[in-house]
Amino acid sequence: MSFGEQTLEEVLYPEIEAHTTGRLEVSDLHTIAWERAGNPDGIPVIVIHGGPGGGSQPSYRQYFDPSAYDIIQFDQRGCGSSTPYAELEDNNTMASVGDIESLRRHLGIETWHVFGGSWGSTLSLIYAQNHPSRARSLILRGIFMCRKSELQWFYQDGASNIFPDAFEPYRDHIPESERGDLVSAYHRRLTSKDGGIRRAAAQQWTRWEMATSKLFPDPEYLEMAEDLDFAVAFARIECHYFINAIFVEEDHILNNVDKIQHIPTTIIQGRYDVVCPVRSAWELAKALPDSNLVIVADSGHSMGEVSIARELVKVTDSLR
Ligand code: STX
Repeated sequence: MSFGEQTLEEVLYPEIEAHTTGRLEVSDLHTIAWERAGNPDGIPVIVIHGGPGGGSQPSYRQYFDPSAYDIIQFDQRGCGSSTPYAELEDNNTMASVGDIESLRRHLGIETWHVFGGSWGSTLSLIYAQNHPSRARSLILRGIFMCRKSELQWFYQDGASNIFPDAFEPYRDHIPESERGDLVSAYHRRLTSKDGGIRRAAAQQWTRWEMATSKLFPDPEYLEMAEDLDFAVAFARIECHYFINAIFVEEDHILNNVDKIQHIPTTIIQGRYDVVCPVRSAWELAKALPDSNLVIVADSGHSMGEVSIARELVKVTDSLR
């Protein structure tokens, strides 16, 4: 057992810029921003970000050999550079699935690898279940199926046992009389007409998630919650999806697992993932007997953890 022999920089490919960017109008209300990097004639891969509401980051390109891959990223409705900013109307799971297909057609791509972690794994799975012939493979991390038990664990009572210090300010932002259902209490504030109330709630909501996403707290990661432009979209969109149980029935992903049995699937999961505990990855892997589950012994939730990154790159390299 060893920690920290390699740095993230040593494990990932070098930083690269997008060579093409664009915007796609996906509804009367929403326009999504997309970017393309790497080899335009390479193997297409669609990168599906987390949250929902997290936006795609330049570092996500570094999980792919840029000479081999045509790397496609986009910001889901209401976040990153997509507009309108932090908009909840007409923003739901099936709309997002449709946006991925719209983007694929817009770019003239027949099939692509689908890469997503956390909420990105949720959306990747539901996308593949709706468009099973379009996914060459699924590369998933930090499995999140957005079931009641998973939301209860992270936002109400579960992760609070492991991070009581970070949980306290998240909980104490809400008056005692409303603490029986923290997601509902946050939803009221995140959708308040008062911008100050929205921002204060967004900051606490986002701090909680950033504080719990890594095995070892990372000051740079914690800083994300202080960027209120990020936090407001992230918290509002997450809370909107979660209070609506992601707009699908409970166990939607497991109930539709037969539709994706033929797709080569790899699951990379941190053993000490407190945001999305390993049990979900385990249950998904059992339901997909041909999938390859890798439980990373020394990691939490984030794709920015060295051992998780190393395993993800191993997968993308093997698929070249
Ligand atoms: N949300 C899990 C998730 O998808 C419950 C997620 N957590 N942090 C992120 O995504 C970012 C990396 C996008 C900030």
